[in-house]
Amino acid sequence: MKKEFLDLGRHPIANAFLDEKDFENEFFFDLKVCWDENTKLVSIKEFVEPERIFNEDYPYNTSNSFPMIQHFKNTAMGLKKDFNPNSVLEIGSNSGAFIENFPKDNSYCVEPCDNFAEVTGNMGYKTWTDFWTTELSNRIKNSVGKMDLIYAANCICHIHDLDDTFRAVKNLLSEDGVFVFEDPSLLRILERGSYDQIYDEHPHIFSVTALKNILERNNLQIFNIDNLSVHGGSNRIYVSHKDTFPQNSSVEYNLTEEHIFGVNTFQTYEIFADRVATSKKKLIDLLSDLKGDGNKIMSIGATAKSTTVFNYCGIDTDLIDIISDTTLDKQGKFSPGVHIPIVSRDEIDILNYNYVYLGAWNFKDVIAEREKGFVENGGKFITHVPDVMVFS
Ligand code: JHZ
Repeated sequence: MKKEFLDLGRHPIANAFLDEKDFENEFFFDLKVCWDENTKLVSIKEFVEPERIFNEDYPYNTSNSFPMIQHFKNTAMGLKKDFNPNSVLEIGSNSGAFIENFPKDNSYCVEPCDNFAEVTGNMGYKTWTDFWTTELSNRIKNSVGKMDLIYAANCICHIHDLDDTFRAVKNLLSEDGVFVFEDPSLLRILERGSYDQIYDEHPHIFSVTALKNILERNNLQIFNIDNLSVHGGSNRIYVSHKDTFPQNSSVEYNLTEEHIFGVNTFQTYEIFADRVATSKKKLIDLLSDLKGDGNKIMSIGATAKSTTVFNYCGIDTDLIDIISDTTLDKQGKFSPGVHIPIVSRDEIDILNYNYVYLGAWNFKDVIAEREKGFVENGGKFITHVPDVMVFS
């Protein structure tokens, strides 16, 4: 049975940055969150049709966050060393930051957003412009055969039907093949109060506990887990056919850690919901006080996460003047729902601002290093993770 624990109100599509002419027709949905007592999976209650989200206008480009290019390079090197795959498929290949580290003749991409499918296609990788389904995995198998490595980053938690997703993986995975995927960790979100990882693109937030339950009922097995710092704390899950690789101690370690924190108990989610409500109140109070004192506040990173924060807290141009982002396709547009203008970082003089809210708090260190001059000039940062605070 699914039990609701959090109601974040009405939300737009988190990555649907828009022009002024489209304000009137903006799409909104109810963002509520549930916990499934049987599988222990956390999911949003009302899924948004994937075609509304992942289409030719999808703006999130991995390569615009330069630390992620290095992350995917290191990931690719590690997987080559550990598994030496002959054939590789990436599900949700985006700008190709991972696949570009593999040879073009036996590496393949699946990407439903036409704009990005075109990018990897032009790079020379055969790309299926499709959503990941069992039907697609059959087509790929018939066309190029089974895969030794199937990889997906920040993609599997985007897919509604997880049973079909894992059946499709099993169907295409060679006998000794590995399926490796990484997504934000539910445990880290609960620990850090980072409720902003919840939006339309994340219909599920994965615990290892829930993944184990759903993978096992599809005859797949987790044999290793890496805990990563990216995106505020993610898990990289290594999966194989049953009894192919020995399960190492990281699996039990993660399950125990989650159990001790209370991932298997509904009360944990009720406590989280209270923390989210407190965070909202504190952030609104802080920004309102600062604004009331005549400060100028901007945000760095027009993230999907900040769409959740701004819409849940009702933060608009009364509190945040402007957002800067490195992504060309976001610049010149307005943020979903609350319509804060987005510009290139080069277009603004940050020294005209007293405070910077970190929409991309997951890149806090990189941004703080780059904006040293802002701090030296007396500027301060604001974040809501793990608690609402000001720092410099
Ligand atoms: P970032 C997206 O979430 C959506 P978002 C998606 N659902 C997902 O799962 C994660 O990514 C992985 C900009 N930036 O990575 C670039 C600066 O402006 O936190 C990006 O637009 N200056 C697929 O959107 C944004 O911030 C900088 O110095 O929450 C970061 O987005 C840096 C480093 C980034 O993901």
